[in-house]
Amino acid sequence: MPRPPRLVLPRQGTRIILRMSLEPHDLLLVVDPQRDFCDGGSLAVPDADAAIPVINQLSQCFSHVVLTQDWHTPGHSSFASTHPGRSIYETIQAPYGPQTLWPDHCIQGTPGAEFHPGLRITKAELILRKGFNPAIDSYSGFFENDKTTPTGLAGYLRERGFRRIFLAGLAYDYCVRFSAVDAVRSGFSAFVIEDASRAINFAGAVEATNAEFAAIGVQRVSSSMFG
Ligand code: VGL
Ligand code: ZN
Repeated sequence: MPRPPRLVLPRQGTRIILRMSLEPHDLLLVVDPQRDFCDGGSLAVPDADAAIPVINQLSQCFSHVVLTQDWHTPGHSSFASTHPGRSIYETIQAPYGPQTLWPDHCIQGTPGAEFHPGLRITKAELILRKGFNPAIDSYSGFFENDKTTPTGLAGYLRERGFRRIFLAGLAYDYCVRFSAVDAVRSGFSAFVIEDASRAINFAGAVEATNAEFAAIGVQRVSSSMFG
């Protein structure tokens, strides 16, 4: 009896480069690539500047790109400075649930709210602003932090026929995470391009993010799979 073919596994250390072929219904969602989240910003995400060229390069591979822009009112309820006696990174109970308090960031019309000067994505078809409701934060590009108030993004993407959403940007463990999870909950497939993203990683948030991605079916991919 002939022996079944042996499964040949790559030697340890061999890298398997998988290619991802993109389709017309694929869209790149670049989350909050703004000055305040980058080096020197008020809520700087470690090594964030290094993600910008990766995002620029990646955007060349996609026919469709949408940006989100964190866009807070002065004195926003997510700012520690709005709650006397509270400190940054503390979690408070907001009417809609737990809310982390942040340094003042991405205030409407300020330089910190602008896109990173190195961002080169002139073809973005929509800039979705979020977090402008003074009483509710919005990590996700799809729903505010009350998890019920929609931003309209799902309707926009659905109406335009997009199916697979590829996410990049800042921060991996907050706005990218919440956007990716809500994309799946809204009926899209979601892929997070890890090396085009950077994390805050406060209190083990990256581990929690990866566990949630695995549980809900958000796939983690690398920019080397494109192009
Ligand atoms: C973000 C905290 C507060 C983000 C926005 O873009 O990940 N994080 N606002
Ligand atoms: Zn914010």
